[in-house]
Amino acid sequence: MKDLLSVITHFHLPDEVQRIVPLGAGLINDTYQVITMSGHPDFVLQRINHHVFQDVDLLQRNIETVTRHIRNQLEKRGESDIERKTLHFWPTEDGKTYWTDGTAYWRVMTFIPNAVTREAVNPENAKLVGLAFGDFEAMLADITDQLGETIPDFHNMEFRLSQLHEAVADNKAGRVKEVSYYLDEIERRAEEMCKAERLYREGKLPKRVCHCDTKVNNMMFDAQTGEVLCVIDLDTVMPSFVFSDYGDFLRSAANTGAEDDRNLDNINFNMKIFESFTNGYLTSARSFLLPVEIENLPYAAALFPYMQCVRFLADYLNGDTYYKIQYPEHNLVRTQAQFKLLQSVEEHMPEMHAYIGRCCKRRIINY
Ligand code: GN1
Ligand code: MG
Repeated sequence: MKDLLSVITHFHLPDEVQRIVPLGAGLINDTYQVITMSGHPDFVLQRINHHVFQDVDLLQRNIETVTRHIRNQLEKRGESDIERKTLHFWPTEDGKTYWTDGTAYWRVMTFIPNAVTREAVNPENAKLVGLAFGDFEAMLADITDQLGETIPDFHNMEFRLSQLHEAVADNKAGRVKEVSYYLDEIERRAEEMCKAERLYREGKLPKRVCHCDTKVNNMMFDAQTGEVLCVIDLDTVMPSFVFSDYGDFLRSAANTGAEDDRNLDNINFNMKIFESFTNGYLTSARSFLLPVEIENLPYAAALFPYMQCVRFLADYLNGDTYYKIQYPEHNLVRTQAQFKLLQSVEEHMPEMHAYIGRCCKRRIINY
């Protein structure tokens, strides 16, 4: 607490700090609420995990570009309440939006008042969330070449598989034998799951500015009206395939169980959430989506549980060095849960294609 109070002195803030308390439950960064003397506005202090985001300067430049562009777009549209609809980062003495003592990296943003986050969606509000993530991509569709990859190859399936293969070869934690079932199941699907990288190499699939961590808890809702205010947690905003945002959202939101559910019977793919989210997403993203992107959305719904299964399993084999864990076999439990979700998604493939086809008939040509 004393250390945090001294960190905050490096930022130019318009108010005095009263105390600093933990906020949120991300797996990567450490986040705190900075409570001010006057109460308005409060701030959010974050320690950036620079083992994950190794180029913090690039990371913050990306975020500044993105928030500036969103602000401009909202102004052009004549939106009101813009302060609550985009993030605002505070400068340090040298004008940067982060401070480091050489060992840790910190940043401060305005705490959005009268707003809440949600941990789950329902079939009614999933459409709003789909609209918001589609709109986020649409607002940023013209600045793809201005952003760098904050985590190189973050959602590159070929790369994630090569990391798993390395983890198997190294067998650092001596756990390879016990996971052979999952390794086989992963290999069986590997070629199909690397389809996006192939389409990209063939020049058929573009990269867009994507959020790349589209969980519902990365969105702020107005506490009174329930309206979506803005998308937060912009660390992974970078050029990627649209499959990232679409698929990763459904991976968490359409799972009827938890990401690390020990009871696999709890886990299924919820088609009502799928339909509602897809409807919203297609509505706001149709201004830029190509047919190849639309027709592969069901593939994206399978790709992300698959990719997360590969990532959790690789971390388990490496001895749990990436994701925070709460108990020794946590990453294995997560792997099993993601694999169960993948199986459920696979069962719903024909229905997903049919639903998207119907949406397109109504609204989008050329599918
Ligand atoms: C990490 O920290 P959090 O929960 O927002 C991870 C995501 C994973 C997710 C799995 C930078 O996100 O890619 O999907 O955990 N973020 C990074 O829960 O690796
Ligand atoms: Mg988050």
